[in-house]
Amino acid sequence: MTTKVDTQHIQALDSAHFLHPFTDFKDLNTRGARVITEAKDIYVWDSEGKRMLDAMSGLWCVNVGYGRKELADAAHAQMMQLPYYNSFFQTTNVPAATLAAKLASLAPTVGDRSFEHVFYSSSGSESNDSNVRMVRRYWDLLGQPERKVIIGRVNGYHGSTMAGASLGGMSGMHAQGDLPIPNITHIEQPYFFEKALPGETSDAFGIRAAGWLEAKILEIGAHKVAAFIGEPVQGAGGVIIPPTTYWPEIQRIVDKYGILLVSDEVICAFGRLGHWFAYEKFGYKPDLVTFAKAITSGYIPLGGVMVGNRVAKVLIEQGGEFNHGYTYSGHPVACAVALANLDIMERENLVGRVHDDVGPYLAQQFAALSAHPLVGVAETCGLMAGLVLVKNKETKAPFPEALEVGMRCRAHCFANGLIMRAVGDRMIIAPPLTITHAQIDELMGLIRKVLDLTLADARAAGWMD
Ligand code: PXG
Repeated sequence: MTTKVDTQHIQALDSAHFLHPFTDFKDLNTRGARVITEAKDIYVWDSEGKRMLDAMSGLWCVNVGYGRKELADAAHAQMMQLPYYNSFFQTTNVPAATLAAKLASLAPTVGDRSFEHVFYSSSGSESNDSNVRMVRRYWDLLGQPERKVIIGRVNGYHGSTMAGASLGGMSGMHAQGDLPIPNITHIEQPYFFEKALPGETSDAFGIRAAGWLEAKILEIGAHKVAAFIGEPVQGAGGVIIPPTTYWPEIQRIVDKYGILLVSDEVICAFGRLGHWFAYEKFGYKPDLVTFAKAITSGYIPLGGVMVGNRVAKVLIEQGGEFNHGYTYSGHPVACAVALANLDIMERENLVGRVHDDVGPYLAQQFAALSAHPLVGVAETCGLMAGLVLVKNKETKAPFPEALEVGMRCRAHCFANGLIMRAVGDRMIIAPPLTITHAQIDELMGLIRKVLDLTLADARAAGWMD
């Protein structure tokens, strides 16, 4: 820790002037924000010199870990050569074109779906806005303008712009701002722990949960449905891992009714699940794939959409001008950092490492947490993991929401040098892909400690069954 910062001064500036995302402003001002000053490898430090193991990779993005000089060097070199130029008026730049080709080479072809084109943005939210525009343009061009409805899922997260928040199924977001916008609707999520019937197997549940899509399509009328959008594994919703039967059945249904499939891989792509793209892991064939976050390991904003050939062909050959794009579409510095980031991932075999080494190791270690008296279920997928805090291990009965047991556990995490997210009473992690076995052991020790502390609180308060 080298940075000297006047914590109170920064907190005062922050309280006076900075409105934070997803924050109760007044509440934050009563306590003052934590000031993060530097980071290295999988650790971050605050302005008081406290070190924390960042088991969330920032916000699901710092896949190559902190402090990578190559990424800073790539940004510096590109800024000196060409810091910005637009790609609107029949113009391109070297990093944007090179990265598009690189991404096309990394995206696996499944069946008749291949990916040769990229549409750039600067975030996941913007990318999903672009998806809505492309999906609707596609059907217009095919002479089916009545195909407008896009189906998402309850507790799905697709961003925070008007379209992103509408595609997502977060009720708290819909309640503010008259969302969803027209022609976006939702089906229930494939959350086995909460939604399975007594005695139902995971496989059977996966088929039943995918069936909710078919029911919704029939309710709306298939001729009006444009697309289905989902995250391979729901991230912000609490690391909801679908049964293995779910995605193949979704594929069967979208094929049956001819609707487009959008895979929102803002969290799941670039090695998080042990593959470059997560649709490969789950065996489905999306038409559009949203990416952001780990494309640059979060070092600089960049997002986009991999546009599959089925859609690209129509947009290119029949489309004329596409009236949509951003100032920073194909930003040369962001694209140069992305290329350097992908280079690190390839050189260090980070994707293969998650698949063959640290992914299985985390799975084994994390599963052992399910023996803890407070844990109802503990599950992983690649380097994403989630566990549920319950008041009764046998019946899996949840705590009353108002007790905010997850937030209590999160407070213990911060106090003990661990960054782990609470989504209700689901505690979740997604550490950098560079994490070592020894660091996973350290992480497990910290998780056990905070679970013990939370259990002691719950027992003392008489909340356990
Ligand atoms: N799609 C998915 C699947 C995401 O996870 C977005 C789109 C939006 O990306 P941008 O770059 O516009 O934020 C995301 C973002 C959380 C949390 O609480 C998750 C995200 C963002 C903020 C908070 O876990 N994911």
